[in-house]
Amino acid sequence: MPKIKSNKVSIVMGSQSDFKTMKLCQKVLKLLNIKFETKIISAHRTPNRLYEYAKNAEKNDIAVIIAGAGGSAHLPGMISALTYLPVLGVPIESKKLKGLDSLLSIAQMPKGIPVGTLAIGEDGAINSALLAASIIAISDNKIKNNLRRWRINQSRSVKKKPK
Ligand code: RP5
Repeated sequence: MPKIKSNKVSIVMGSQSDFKTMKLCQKVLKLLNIKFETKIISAHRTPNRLYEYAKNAEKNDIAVIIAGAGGSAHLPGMISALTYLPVLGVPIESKKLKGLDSLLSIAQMPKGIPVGTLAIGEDGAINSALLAASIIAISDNKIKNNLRRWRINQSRSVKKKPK
């Protein structure tokens, strides 16, 4: 199996208000024993921070980027345009449109710059961590085993009969 340089995940979000959703992503990464960093970067409020971050992500030993954003959610797409790393987008549930705006902004990237888009809100945050783990597991057997154990526990937690 080829050695990879890094298995670190970078979680970014457009605002402090996104953290109540994105902290679930952190929780799953911790359970899987995957290293991560967490940052607030807004594509429209801190464009210079966005540029610096995305241009240096690979150099900073990041393997996968998870970007959560709400509303007109251009953060994941802009990051993806500035790096060759895989970018996973989590549409944050917005107040006015319940996250449909976020989902479409992230999923409907025109051809040329991809963003792997997850479900709106908490499900998406959790699945983004699991998908990042699957990407890392391609070249990291430890993480693959952690993921396997997580799936076994999930299956065990499903009762055979309703109460
Ligand atoms: C986006 O605007 C953020 O990702 C957030 O989901 C949304 C609202 O941000 P706040 O007004 O709560 O800071 O940039």
